[in-house]
Amino acid sequence: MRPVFDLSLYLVIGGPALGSRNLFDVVGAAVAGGATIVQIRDPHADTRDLVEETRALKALLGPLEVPLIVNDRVDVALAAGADGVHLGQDDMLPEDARRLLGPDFILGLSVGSPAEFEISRGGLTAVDYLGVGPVHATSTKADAGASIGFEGISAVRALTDLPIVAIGGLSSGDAGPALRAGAQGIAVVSAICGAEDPAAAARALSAELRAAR
Ligand code: TZP
Ligand code: MG
Repeated sequence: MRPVFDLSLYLVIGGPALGSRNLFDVVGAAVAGGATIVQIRDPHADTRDLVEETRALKALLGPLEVPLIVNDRVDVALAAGADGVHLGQDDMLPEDARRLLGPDFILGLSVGSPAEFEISRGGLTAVDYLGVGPVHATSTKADAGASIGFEGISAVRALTDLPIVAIGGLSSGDAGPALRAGAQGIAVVSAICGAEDPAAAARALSAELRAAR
């Protein structure tokens, strides 16, 4: 059965965004602070390392009932026993990923604008949630595309009933506007990975989300 998932505070983590920090320390801290779902995203990692890392993260998150999503890599998610895959617009088509993964994996898709949503329409029956953004400019992802603001979230919300997680340059003060624009949650990299105290950062974002509901 597909795991239940909560997009409220979605941590995206891995690769250069971590700096010198330990992946498992930051994930542990973020979850202790209230992160509800975690995505491992490391486009340049060697496949074998990524499988190992993903398997170890699943061992950490499984008992906490926090789902683990793998960015882009259907093969890695299957090999490591993760809970889902998040696809970008240049990755495998959602319907192909769904065929490989079967019904029990969570499948997410990035959508950068209402126009991109329309392009993706054909594959949406395979998809469980959308990542929509970048809301604000971000230096975390070089090819993130033009920022769409919270208006962009509202515009995609008007087109679909799929759960939406807003992403891109989000930090303190953005949870309320994201939820009011129709997102179910916020996805962050640097607001948690780059924070001096990742647990405190996650706790603060989590409190903002609760206050905004
Ligand atoms: N996809 C769209 S923007 C982005 C991704 C992975 C990066 C978000 O990182 P940050 O540090 O939260 O802006
Ligand atoms: Mg991708």
